[in-house]
Parts: sequence; C-alpha cells; structure tokens
Amino acid sequence: MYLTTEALKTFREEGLLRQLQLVEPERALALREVLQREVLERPSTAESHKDFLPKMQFENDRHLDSRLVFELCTLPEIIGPITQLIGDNVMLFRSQFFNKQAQAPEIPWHQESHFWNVEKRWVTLWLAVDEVTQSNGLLQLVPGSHDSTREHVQIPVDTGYWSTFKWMANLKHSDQILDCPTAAGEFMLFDDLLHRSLANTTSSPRLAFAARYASPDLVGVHENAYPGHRCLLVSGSADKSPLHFAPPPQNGPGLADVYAAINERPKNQVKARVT
Ligand SMILES: O=C(O)CCC(=O)C(=O)O
Repeated sequence: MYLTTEALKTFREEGLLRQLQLVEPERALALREVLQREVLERPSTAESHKDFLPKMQFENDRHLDSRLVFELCTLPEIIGPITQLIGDNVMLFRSQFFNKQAQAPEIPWHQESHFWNVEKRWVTLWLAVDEVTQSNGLLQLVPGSHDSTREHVQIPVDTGYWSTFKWMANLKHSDQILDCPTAAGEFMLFDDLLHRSLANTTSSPRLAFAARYASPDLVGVHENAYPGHRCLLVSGSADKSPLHFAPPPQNGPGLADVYAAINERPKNQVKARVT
C-alpha cells in the first residue's frame, strides 16, 4: 500500500486516514480467535510488565511479549504508510487492546498528548479486529483537532465512564464529530486527534487494537511510561537514539500459524463462520 500525495495532504490537514484494509474479514475472524486465546487470555511474560495491574498484563504493550502482536504491528500494509508519514526510521513505543465487553461504558473524549508529556510526533494505528458499528463501541474523531492539545477536565467519580479514564476533553462548539464505523480487519491512521468510543450497548464484545509509532528520536517516551519500558524498532535504524530497545518477541504463534489454521478448516466451516 502506498499513500498518494493527496492522502499525505489529507493526513497533514485532517490528521486522519481511514478505510485502509489490513486483512479481509475471513482472516480478521481467524486473527480474532487466536488473539483471544493466545494473547488476551494469557498475561504478558515481559519482565517489565510484571508490576502491571492485572488488566494491563493482558491488554497493554503486548507487542513486547507476543510474536503475533509484533508481526501484526509490522505488516508492510501498516509500516509502508507509516514510513511515508514519519520517515524511514520508525519505532513502536506503545500498544493497547480495547476489549469493550457487552455493555461496556464510553471512553470519553481525549487526546493522548494530554496524558503523555512528549512531543506530538506519533501516529496511531487503530485496527478494528471486530466489526465496529454505531452500537458496539463506535469510534468518533474530530478531524483537524491535532493542531493543539485541548483542555481536559477531571471526571467526577461514578459518572459511568471507562474506569481508567480520570480526565476528559471538552469539545468546542465548532468541532465536527466524525463517526467511524469500521469493518473487521480495517484500520485507520491518525495523528493526535480528539477521539472517544461510545458505549457498547450490544451483548457481544468488541475488540480493537491501537499501536503508536514515532521516529526513534522521540525523547521522554520512557519517563512517561513505566519502569523498564522498552521501544521496538520496526523500520530503519535507531543508531542515534537515546532510548532503550527490546528485541522482537518470539513467544507464541505468529501470523503464519493463524492463516495456516484457516486453510486447515473444512471449507464449509470457514464459510459458516464468515457470514
Ligand atoms: O477503541 C477504543 O475503544 C478507544 C481507542 C482509544 O481511545 C485510543 O486508541 O486511544
């Protein structure tokens, strides 16, 4: 996948590229099954994650411990466009699964720059592992809002938002909200845009995955993470970087194993699961 000059201009102005297909729905479904079984149901084995709260051990920075997550994050369909946006040298410095269970509440409006005291020079990959609809945790964005970090206000306790969020941004009257229903296996790339995800009002979980990429010279990344935090180089070199890098993880199955499993299924079983 190669971004046109027009797409690069859109990203500069709106901070967003959407409807990019990573895998077709059949593969997204197979990927979802293996991610659930091999990643979301097994805590991270990364040394630096041992002091994480229990939920984080399953959902945060799994690119440091799972071969499958690492391979997913480094697919050419993702890294190609990201190098066009950031340059040839690229590191992955954070990732997170957003596993919105049935009836899970809203994640409020926010920008990562409010929480991370680092320069606004990263790109977020947001992948819909499940199809994302109006009712199961729709992602909404404000295109063009990456020009500044908005004021965030403290959320009063017991207001029913996603429990890890203590701050939320207030929107301006002029902000144009974009609904982003997304097919399973489709992804978006966005700058530091205001975004939120609505409550999941259905009876099924909705899984999405976000990974954050930047040039390896983005300083302050470790200080705002956790002790022992490491980055992963995913393109080019990090020769002059003061940051600490981890080797690619070898644990568990990789993408080839996921797709081999699809080919081994009887044809009618594959079809039945896709529809
Ligand atoms: O997927 C979601 O529900 C929220 C995603 C999000 O807030 C993020 O990527 O920062």
